[in-house]
Parts: sequence; C-alpha cells; structure tokens
Amino acid sequence: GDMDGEATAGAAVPARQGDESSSAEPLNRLFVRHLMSDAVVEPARAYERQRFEAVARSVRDLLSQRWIDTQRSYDRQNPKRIYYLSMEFLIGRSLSNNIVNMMLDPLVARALRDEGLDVMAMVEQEPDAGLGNGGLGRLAACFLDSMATMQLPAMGYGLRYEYGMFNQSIVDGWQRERPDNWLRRQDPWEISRRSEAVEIKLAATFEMHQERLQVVPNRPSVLVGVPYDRPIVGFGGRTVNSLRLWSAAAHDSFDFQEFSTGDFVGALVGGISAHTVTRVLYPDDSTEMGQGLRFVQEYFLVACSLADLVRRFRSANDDWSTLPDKVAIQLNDTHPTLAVPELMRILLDEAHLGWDEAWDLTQRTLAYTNHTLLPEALEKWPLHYFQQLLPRQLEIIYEINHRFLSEVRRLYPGDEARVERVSLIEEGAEDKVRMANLAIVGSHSTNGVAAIHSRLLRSSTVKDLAEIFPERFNNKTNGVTPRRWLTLANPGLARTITSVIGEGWVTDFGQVARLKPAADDRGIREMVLTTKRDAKAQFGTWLKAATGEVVDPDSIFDCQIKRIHEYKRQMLNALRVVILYNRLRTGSAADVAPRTFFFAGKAAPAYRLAKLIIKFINNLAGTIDGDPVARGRLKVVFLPEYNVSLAERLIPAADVSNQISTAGYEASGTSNMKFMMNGALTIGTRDGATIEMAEEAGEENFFLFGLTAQEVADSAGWYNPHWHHDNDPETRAAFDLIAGDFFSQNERGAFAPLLDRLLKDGDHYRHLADLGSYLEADRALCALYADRDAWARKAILNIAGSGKFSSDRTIAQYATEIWGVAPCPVP
Ligand code: HBZ
Repeated sequence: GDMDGEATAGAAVPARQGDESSSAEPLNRLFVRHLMSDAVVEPARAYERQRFEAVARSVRDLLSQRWIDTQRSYDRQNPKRIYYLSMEFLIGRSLSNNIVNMMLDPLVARALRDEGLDVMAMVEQEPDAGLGNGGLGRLAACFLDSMATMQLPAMGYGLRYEYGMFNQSIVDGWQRERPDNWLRRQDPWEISRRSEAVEIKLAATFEMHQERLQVVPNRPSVLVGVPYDRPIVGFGGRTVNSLRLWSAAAHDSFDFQEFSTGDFVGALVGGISAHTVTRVLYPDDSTEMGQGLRFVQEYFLVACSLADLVRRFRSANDDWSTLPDKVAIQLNDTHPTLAVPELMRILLDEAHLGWDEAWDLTQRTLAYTNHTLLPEALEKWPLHYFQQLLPRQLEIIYEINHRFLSEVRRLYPGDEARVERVSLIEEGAEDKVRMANLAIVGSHSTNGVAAIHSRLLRSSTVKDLAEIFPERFNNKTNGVTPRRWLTLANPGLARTITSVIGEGWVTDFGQVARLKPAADDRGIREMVLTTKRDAKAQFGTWLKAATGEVVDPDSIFDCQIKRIHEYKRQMLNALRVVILYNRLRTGSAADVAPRTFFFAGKAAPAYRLAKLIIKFINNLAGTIDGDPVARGRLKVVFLPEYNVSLAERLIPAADVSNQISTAGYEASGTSNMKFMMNGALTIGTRDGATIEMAEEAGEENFFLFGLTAQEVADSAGWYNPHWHHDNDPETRAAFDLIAGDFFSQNERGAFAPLLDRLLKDGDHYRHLADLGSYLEADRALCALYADRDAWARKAILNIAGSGKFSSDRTIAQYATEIWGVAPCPVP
C-alpha cells in the first residue's frame, strides 16, 4: 500500500519515468505481454512466481535502454573507470530496489492495481541474492548503488555462485544448514554474455575429492569464465552500471585425466568438472580457512576480471602508460590480491613492458581495503598452491619481494627482524604468502573502514609497513545506501522525514541534519513515535504469518542481528537477558516496560562455539517462554535465516540497537548505521564506526559503555573473569543457572564449553569486564523509554546525526582521495 504514496522521495533527481504518467499503460501492457509470451499463460491464471517474473521483466524493459545508453556513453567518453573487485556481493532482492531507484513506484502500484495484483506477494517471490557472508559483501552492494547514483563510471566484478550463503533453520535449537539454490528458477535480472567469455590458464589440472582439492601437477589446463551482467540502477534511473559475475565452465582442452583413461561419463559428471569452481560461496567469515578450491576461486575472479578490463582498456587506448589514468581497481579485502602478480604478468609477458614500468603501473592502478584486524582472518596461502597452479605468478612475487626487501635493508640496515616481519613470505613448517603484505606493497592505497580501525591498522597490525609507506595509509569510514535502507525498507519514516525537510535527503543525506530542530517539535515527535509503532506492528504481523511467533508491538524491540562470532559478543547480550530474567524470578526487578529481545545471525558451519551460542539463545528463549513470571514482560526471539530481506523488515521496527563488540575488534559495523537512520537508539561499546556515530549524534544521545580499545589492549595483566564471577552476585547467579542446567534440563552439561570459555583468562573478548557497565547503560535506556517524549527527542537527534553514514559520502571520498575519478553523466 506504500507504493502509491505521493511522498516517495524522488525529486532530488528529477523524475525520468515517474512524471510521464502516460507510461503507466506500457508497464501494464508489458506485464501482460510477458505473461503471455514468456510464460504462455493467461494473466488471470498465472502463478505468483510467473507474475513476479513478468513484472521483473517489464521493469527490466524499462531500464534496458538506459543500461545500453550508459555503457555506450562510457565507451564514447572513455573516462577513467572504477572496477570494484569482490568475492562477495550481498545484494538481496532487486525488484523492489529497481522500482524505487527507477522511481516507478506510483506506476507499478497503479498497473498492479489495474491487474488486481498483490505487490507484496509478488515481491516475496524473489529469492535473496545472498552472494556474501555479512558486512563485507553488503558493503560492496551499497557501494554499487552509490556509484551508480553518483553517475560514476563503475563496474563490480564478482563470482556467480550457484549456491550462495546457506539457508539456516533451527532444529531443537541447533543451526541447520541447507544449500541455497537461488538460481533454481531463471533469474530475470542476469544477462549471460558468452561472446565475452575469457580463458584462464592454470599450470595444473585439479580435481575435487571429498571436498578437498587435489592437484594433478604438470598438466596445464584452461578454464572458461562466462560473464553474467546484472543492472545496477542509480537513483533517478539515469545511470545504469553493471555488476559482472563470472561463471566457470570447462574448456574443451581442460585436461580431464578421466578422458584419457577412458572414463568419458565420469569426467563429465564427477567431482572434477571445471564448473565446480563457482559452485558455492565459502560461508566462513573472519575465521581461518585454507581451502584449495577457495584459492582457485580467488584466482579465477582476478584472472577473468583483469582479462576483461584490460581488453576494454586496449580497445580504447594504445598506450599502456595511460593505464592508471583510465583504470582504478579497488580490492575488497585481500581476497582479490592475486591481482598484483596477475597484472604484473600481463604487463610483462603480454604487453612486454620492462619491470620498472610494469611495477609503477600496477601500483598506481591498484588500491586495497582492509576489513579486519583479527590475525586469524588475515589470509596466508601455502606456497605449494602457487608452485603447482601459478608458478609464473609465484616467480613474480619472489621478484617483488626481493626488490622490496633490498629497499627495506637499505632503509633499516641490520634490522633483519623487521625484514622478516614485512616479508611477503612467511617462513615456517609450511611457507606461506602473506596476502595483506602483498596488497600493501603492490598498491598505492591501503584503507581501513572506520577511524579507530584505520588507526589500529597503522599502529599495530601492519605497523612496520605503515612506517615504510606512511602516505599509502588512509581511512574511509563505511556507509550504507539510504535508498534501500530508508526509502525502500521504511517508507513510513521516509515520508515523515520528507514531510519535514523535503525529499533532497535521498541523494544528499547530509540534509537530515535539518531534522535537528524537529526534536523540539511536539507534533513531529508524535509523528516519529507513531511511525515506529506502525513499523513494529507491521513486523509483528509478518512474523506471525511467517513463523507463528507472537510479539507485543508495545514492548521494547531490542535487537542484535549479525554473524555469530565470539568477538561480537552475543553471549554478553545473552548474559544480560539471563540476569534480567533472574531479577523477575527473584522478584527484584524494577517495574519497567515489557521487552522483546531479537537475535538473528548465522554461524560458520565449522565454528562450534558459535553454533553453541545459537543453541543457548534458543534454549533461553524456550525457558523464558515457558515461565509464567516472564509472560508479558520479557521475551526472547531467535529469528532464523537472517538475510538482507529480514534486515529490511526488522531494522525499521527496532527501538534498540546492540553494537557490543569488544572494543578494537569490530572494524566498522554497518548495521549500526542502518539502525541509527531508522530511529533506533544504540547501546554499544566504543568500537568501529559506532564511535563516530556517537560523535555525530552527541554522546548524550547514545548509550556507550565498557572498556576502550586501549583498556582492552592493556587488560592482559589484570583481566580475571573469576573475580567478576566471585564478586558480582548477579553474574554468579547467572552462571549458576546455566551451569545447573536451568536452560538445558534435558541436555545436561550442554553449555559447559561456553561457561569454560567465558571464565578463562584466555577469553580475549573480555565479556565479564563489560557486563556490569552494560547493565547500567541498559537501566538508563529503560528509564528513558518510560518517558516517550524524551525518547522521541533522542531518536530524532539520532536520525539527524546519521547524515555522515550514507555510502554516497564514503564513495565521494574514495572517488576523490583514492581513485581520482569524476562523475560521467549519461546524456
Ligand atoms: O566488514 C566486516 C567487518 O567485520 C565489519 O566490521 C565491517 O563493517 C564490514 C565492512 O567493512 N567483515 C566481513 O564481513 N568479513 C567477511 O565477511 C569475510 C568473508 C570471508 C573471509 C573473511 C571475512 O574469508
């Protein structure tokens, strides 16, 4: 019902399609024609899925001319282009986003009404494109939206995984993984371009045996990369960029051993077929992994993308020396770092340039973004993968290292310890290539994703390299797109904001600062509260229909939704809930507003403790649900299958956002920003971008608690979890309940591993040091909630302070400070 609203913010960029009311007819007719000629079905008898496909195809028809125009305009103008290389793009759904960005909302609403169709039901037919793990992948998707909206000549390069992030269900409280077969039905957005396929050479053949990569050495092979393009519509529909995803296919000359041994059928159906390379996304974030297939995936992305962009560069430029004036390549984490030796290989072996020129061009073309300080998440690839599959690239890495280390020895004579620390090769039982070092040495820019993160990166993680190349290091605080995360996800609040400050904020998000005076306006405070209450009721309705779970929209919606990881401290939140619940049980609770605690998130399938945390939260939910003392006062909900679409539903309904990582460990966070712009208040630690959010909104409008990053770093000498356990009665009572199997009556001892970890000095994440101050901040927050007017004031000041956290601002900084790229408007 929101799609025909007048106030759909749009006029910041004058409407192209939206103001031509006559084009309502075509959309209508396009829809019917697609049903008739693609699905060959009578409109009245079409299934919901067929209707979705017909609407999607109709919307694609309306953007296709602009898509072609954009690409042709780039070819004609030959501007410097941005290539964003990422192993992950967490896109979510595209239909509603394309409708919003094309500003087709009123038209689609009218067309669908004329056909008697249910918009929501149709939108629900589209599977999420879940080609990412979490923040890193979603950031890439927000960046694509911003680059298109800002009319930047950009292209995303990624992999077309047949199976994206696994689907999560909860069985007896445990996470269960199922394959995400998102391409089971033809995806209406992708265009395969076989004519632009590329060939990738490896020095060996490989086979998959029981999930392990087995290399057949000295048997060169060729993989084929087939590009599939997806439209990226900028807001206003003027620029339509492409996301190009590579799919691996076998080449006729791919050297299947089985063919030579006569097993013709086995070679085609067995574990060795080349297209297994892009079969599945690795669902491990921030944990160590060293799988051979992942190494091949990373090289495949790099080799396909470089071949493609070099071909495009060569078709418009004859002089290799202009490469950095025409091409900027951003590496999303170290995953595409093989771009360093691969680009060198192309410049040396194919362009026949000398080393010095090739090296200069490579460095000036590449830039690297770091997303983590966790040592176990820094990629290091065993040398033998290189030796067997990419010997020429290894030779190049050795030469880079040789020259680099000579320079280091010249700068720091006699400091062999430093040489060892900065070397691209880590020597040990198994020699490895340090991918972060390679990315830093081989590029002109290394950036972190929030101020504190960039500072720590410089001062500790890669300190030695930062001393050698200080000018390369910079910060680009993350952002999120207000189109998907406000206009689309929360049309009610978008309308409210527009009614106060006009619609310019959609593409110039700094304008939300103009909401500040509204905090003093009683009428607007009322409006913001009503909008939130509506969003909560709407979420409750959806939840009941989808899961049968009933929640009270008048309770405080308190949320923590993100990947499950020890450093993100879902267990700190769970301990808080145990203590609040125990206060109810023992009759010591103050009379406060009823609360609903929402948790959601996936655990890496091999991360046992993270899976046990999910089990604990589910048992906690079950126990509390069964206890009459908690009824109407406290409820815990674990929402299964957290993905982009669920975030779009829950975030608008949130009152409280939990951002409680151990200070110094969360690089930035991005859901923290989404909550803030949707009017939730944050209870959080001084970590990642949350620090900058509090600065923008004013600390008095934030609920910050806990150790600072510096205090965490200095805590090794004093942190003693037993002290907290022994001296804080509420902490001890919580542990006693858990250890006494209060939440695991029929699963004795189930949570012992969790308690063990929390009580060890080796709990790097310092849970118990922050529990007391978390509960204090929580008390203040509840007290504020009781004063609805004061709450609304702070909510408005948070929205007004969120202007910095649009990905448009982030991208503007990348464009001027790293890429040197200007907008290239399409005539
Ligand atoms: O990147 C996240 C950070 O944890 C978060 O703080 C930040 O806001 C976000 C965007 O900058 N990192 C990830 O999401 N990392 C991964 O998903 C990941 C995936 C595969 C890996 C390693 C990490 O091999």
